[in-house]
Amino acid sequence: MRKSRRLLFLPAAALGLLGLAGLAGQPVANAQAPTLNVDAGAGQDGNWTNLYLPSSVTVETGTTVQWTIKSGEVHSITFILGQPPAEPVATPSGGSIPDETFVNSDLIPPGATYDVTFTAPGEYQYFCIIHPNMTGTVTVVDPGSAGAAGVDNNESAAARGAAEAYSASFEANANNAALLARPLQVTPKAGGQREYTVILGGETKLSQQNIMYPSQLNLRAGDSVKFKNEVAVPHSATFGAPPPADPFTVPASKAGAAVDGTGFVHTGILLAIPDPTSPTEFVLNFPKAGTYQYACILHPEMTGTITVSAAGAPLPPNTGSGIEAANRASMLGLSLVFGSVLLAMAASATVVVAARRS
Ligand SMILES: [Cu+2]
Repeated sequence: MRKSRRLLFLPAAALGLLGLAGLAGQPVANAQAPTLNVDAGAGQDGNWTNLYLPSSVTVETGTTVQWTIKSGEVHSITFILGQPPAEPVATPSGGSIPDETFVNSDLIPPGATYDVTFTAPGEYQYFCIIHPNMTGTVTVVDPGSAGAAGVDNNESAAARGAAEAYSASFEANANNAALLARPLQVTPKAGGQREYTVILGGETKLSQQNIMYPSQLNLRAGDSVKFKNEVAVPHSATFGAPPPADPFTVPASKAGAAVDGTGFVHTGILLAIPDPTSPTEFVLNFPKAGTYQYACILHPEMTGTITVSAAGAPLPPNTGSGIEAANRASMLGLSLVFGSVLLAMAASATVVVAARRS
């Protein structure tokens, strides 16, 4: 239930995404106010660690902490010091704590930054609104006070962050390896066709795998594919460029719809949560020989290719779930399409929020 409620934050998240994109390149440091850098997220090729790195920092009063999103997965930097507002709106970068009791970047994209200046001693906790295990602490001490000996500089923070990322990468890599090693699930159907299963991603406490397992699949014409999500991170299998709308509202195709390269085919958002109305799997048919590329409507880096041979032709072997470097490069074009859709979505959400406020 908690996960599904969090999804409602996303339109507001898009506002943050748009608003902060313009701030990313501006210099923030000056001689009077030191800036300490903290990363949000780490990883590569869809195998993301969901952590603030380092998770705890100590700064002197007056320091600005700057967070940078370092994974393909989006994150927020959210401080709630008092009563949170009814709507989890984004607040602009550059706020100060404890002068403000609600400071929320909302979901911001890879490379975006968010600044908060700390003006009084204290221990301030923050979290990511979509990753429940992703939490951090900023401890603020006065210069010359007992705690001042533990104040971080960018070198100490980066070293600790790298160590924490390295440690967490074992969990992420182990889950990726386990998913890659899983035997391909194939179910014979009446008439000699087969139904294959593609697993949409993985998740551990501190990581998520935005990866199709397998990302390359070989079928014969007439076979079908069940796209199945076993985790609480929402994903889809989407063929063709989606309409410029909030991706959570793009309707699914009919169950069993044909992927033949002629139109937009979409599983809808699949999600494994204890909510019987939330679909976890969706079957699509592949009646025609060809090569079909697809991606998750929410995660442009999460791509796959399905190669369909003519009915009766010898089936090329499915060689496991490894990601082929060449295949990933060829998907870049599709990723760019999805990226522009994300921007369109952000723009439409801004209009909605503006209308609500007026
Ligand atoms: Cu996804």
